[in-house]
Amino acid sequence: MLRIALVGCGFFAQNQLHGWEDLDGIEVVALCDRDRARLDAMGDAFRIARRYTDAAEMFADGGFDAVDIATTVSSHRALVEMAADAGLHVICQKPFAQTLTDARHMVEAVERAGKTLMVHENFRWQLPVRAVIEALRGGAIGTPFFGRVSFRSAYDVFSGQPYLAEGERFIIEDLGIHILDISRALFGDVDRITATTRRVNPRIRGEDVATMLLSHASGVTSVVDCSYATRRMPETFPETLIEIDGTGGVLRLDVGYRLTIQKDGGTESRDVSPPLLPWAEKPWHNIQESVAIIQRHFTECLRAGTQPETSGRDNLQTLALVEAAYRSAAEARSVDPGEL
Ligand code: NAD
Ligand code: 89Y
Repeated sequence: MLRIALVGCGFFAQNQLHGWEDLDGIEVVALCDRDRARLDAMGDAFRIARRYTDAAEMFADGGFDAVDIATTVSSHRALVEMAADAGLHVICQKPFAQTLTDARHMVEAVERAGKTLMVHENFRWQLPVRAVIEALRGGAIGTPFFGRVSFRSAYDVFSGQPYLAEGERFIIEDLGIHILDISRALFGDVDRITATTRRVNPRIRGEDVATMLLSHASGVTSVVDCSYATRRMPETFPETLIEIDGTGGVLRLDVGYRLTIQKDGGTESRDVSPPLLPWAEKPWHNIQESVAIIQRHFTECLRAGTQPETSGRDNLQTLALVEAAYRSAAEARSVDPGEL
């Protein structure tokens, strides 16, 4: 039995608790939130008796093997370091850290403890996205040379996550981070990035549109474009649309989770929609199912003694891309993420 403690009982955490409930051999034994009302609401809903308003107290009491950190980014470094000191495996929500320096310290702390650290970077684990990754890695269209990974929506994310309207940074840090990570999963690490950003919605502080051009070390050029200001029908939240051109054909993940591969003069198209889990609701079900998938991956890695694909160390590259994108937009030049 793997015993887990979860910190952060806010908007997203219920998905993580449902995901854990569905997995065999897992028990969430303790919950923590600074907000007593949220803590009790979540504790009652998931019948978890051990409850803490102070994470340090929970770590001191112990009795679990891993911690699932579902708080917003400002608390991540302190919580990950406390977990490392307590000798625990860690899953931490994205964005993993506020700065790359923090992120490096966090990765090193868990490595020193000899434990596993996975970032909850779940978009590359979404069933439709995974179908694309597997088709590409399986050589379905030969060697890729161009990609577009696109997320455009006007869905109101601010009602559930009001903090998203308040930060100096918004779409690259919150959502683009996932889309950049998908591009890395498809085409590998990036040598240079050029980005433009702008704010369309006057009621928020940060940027809600970002357009990024990536040169990958593999030779692929990809466009990663994100918008929360795109009022189109159908509203596609939270679908990531993908186009890839390869030496042997083309691949498309289109609206409605339709995967099409054209090669050798033929077209093969299939529905790769994610299932609607009993506790999920549309349109979030795609994200919700990927929580269950990434949690399964984490537990499989612990059992096998292998590193998660989205480990803390791997995520340093995604975070560097986020930082490089902001620097590129601010300085109107292309940036090598390696310089950060
Ligand atoms: P939220 O603000 O609704 O909830 C966070 C909770 O953490 C709050 O209840 C707060 O009281 C608690 N908290 C903060 N610091 C704490 C500390 N030091 N000790 C104990 N409790 C603490 O936030 P949310 O919308 O649930 O988002 C949480 C994280 O999940 C964010 O980083 C967000 O980016 C991420 N998120 C990820 C996805 C995804 O698909 N991966 C989707 C939505 C949100
Ligand atoms: O916080 C974001 C995430 O990680 O996925 C979608 C989201 O909830 C809003 O952009």
